[in-house]
Amino acid sequence: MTLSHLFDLSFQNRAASIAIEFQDRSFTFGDLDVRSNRLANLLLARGFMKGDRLCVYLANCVEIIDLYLACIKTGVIFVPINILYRDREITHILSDADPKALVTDAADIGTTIPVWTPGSMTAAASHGLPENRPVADLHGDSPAGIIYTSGTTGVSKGAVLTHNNLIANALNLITCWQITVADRLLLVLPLFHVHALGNGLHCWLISGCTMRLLERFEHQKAAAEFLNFRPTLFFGVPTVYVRLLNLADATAKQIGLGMRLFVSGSAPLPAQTHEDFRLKYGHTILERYGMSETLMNISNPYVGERRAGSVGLPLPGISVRLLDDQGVPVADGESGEVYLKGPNIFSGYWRRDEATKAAFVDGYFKTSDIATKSADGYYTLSGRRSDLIISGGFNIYPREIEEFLLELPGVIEVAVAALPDRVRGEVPVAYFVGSADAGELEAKCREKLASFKIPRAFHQLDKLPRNAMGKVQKHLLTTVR
Ligand code: MLC
Repeated sequence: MTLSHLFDLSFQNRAASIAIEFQDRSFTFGDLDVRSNRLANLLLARGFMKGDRLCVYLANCVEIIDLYLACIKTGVIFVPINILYRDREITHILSDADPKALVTDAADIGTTIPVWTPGSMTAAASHGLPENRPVADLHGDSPAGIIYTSGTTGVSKGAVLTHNNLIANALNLITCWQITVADRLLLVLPLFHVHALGNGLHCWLISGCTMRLLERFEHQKAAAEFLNFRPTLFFGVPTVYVRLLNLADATAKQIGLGMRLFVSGSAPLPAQTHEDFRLKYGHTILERYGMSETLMNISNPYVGERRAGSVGLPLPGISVRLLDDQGVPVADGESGEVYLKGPNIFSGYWRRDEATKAAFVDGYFKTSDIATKSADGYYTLSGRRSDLIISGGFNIYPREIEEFLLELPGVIEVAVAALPDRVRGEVPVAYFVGSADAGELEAKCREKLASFKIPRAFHQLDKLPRNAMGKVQKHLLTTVR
């Protein structure tokens, strides 16, 4: 069983129904099936074989969906790249994933592999290539995609997700969140991450509901999209919900009337936002917990208490362990590191056996997140073992920014830490020792790093606070203004 078999529920049984609205175009499920069959045949005609990688650097559009579907129909591994990434970050992924080609609209990406635009591929595919689906020798454990996730080592690692991982995740969500063909999904999150890809796209294609896809979430236009499309289902990161709190009360009430379910994830949803949203929209946001490596693990119930501040109960088939530093299970109410096992957990990091080995203990994936469990089984995330920063739902590893800044003249020592931010949740701030000019450091970051990684401020210090072991004490830094 592969993803194509499940998507056939919609491709075949709902071929004539509207599947997607994007900008001023709409396509039926039948259209999507044929478009991706042609692209699949084009990939094969261009020499792609099962297991080859195709990198895709695109903002949300119909073509990114066509490409994903063409990949899963041929066994080509889909590797999306965050559209906010700059040369340095893109170069790393291209060299690590070792793809056969890159599809992008962006000009001047410095690479020796073939670079194709989505438009040229669609045009080439529609000229004489067969509409029938190619035969592919795939099974549930075949890799479907590699999702790059910022690594603690400073460079991102590719999490290999199989067809079965994505199937287990989507079937859980469809069942537990009661997603049906009657839903209308407004998808505003980027398809290069698992929130939109694993949850949004897969639940949509399997349930056969209609989706409106936006190129990106723009808070200024959000009300118009809600009122015009009248969705029943919406997936957001906390920053999106904070933005939606700024809409007029009457607009919020009107949006709320047509909605069935708002889901939040990818970063902690403040309890205050949960409560303010309930009062304003008349809906209790359902918060859940997931990761690129694992897809979704723990979720508040659709029917039952959606507890503010908690991520809820393990999803079906998922085992959770909370362990202390010695690997001993902690009692209810005590903090422990979250370890996970289940059919949703990835198969490993791409070409990094050591990192994969280190990521599993006793068959359980080590998340680095710290949580407590209540006596009635609800999990609450209380921190992280790593110094990961989550800003607007995008993950940032300070080490990557620190290594970049250390390469610049006039920077002797540097530490990047999280500062709380009302809208983004957290933002990175840099503290450095050296003679560099803060404005110049910012300009260099802007040139080379994704916008969400650019430190909000650069503080010059005489020295960094270190403990007896010489480790920088980041919690002491964030009190510096
Ligand atoms: C943000 N920007 C984008 C963009 N999102 N640019 C292009 N495409 C996008 N999708 C840029 C803007 O240009 C701007 O850059 C800056 O980010 C902030 O933009 P903003 O207009 O002020 O946006 P804001 O209202 O703050 O909303 C930001 C946001 C974005 C929520 C839309 O952060 C976002 O899309 N987050 C979702 C991330 C996500 O899907 N994470 C899931 C990871 S999976 P500049 O240069 O002007 O600053 C995962 C697992 C799990 O974690 O459990 O889900």
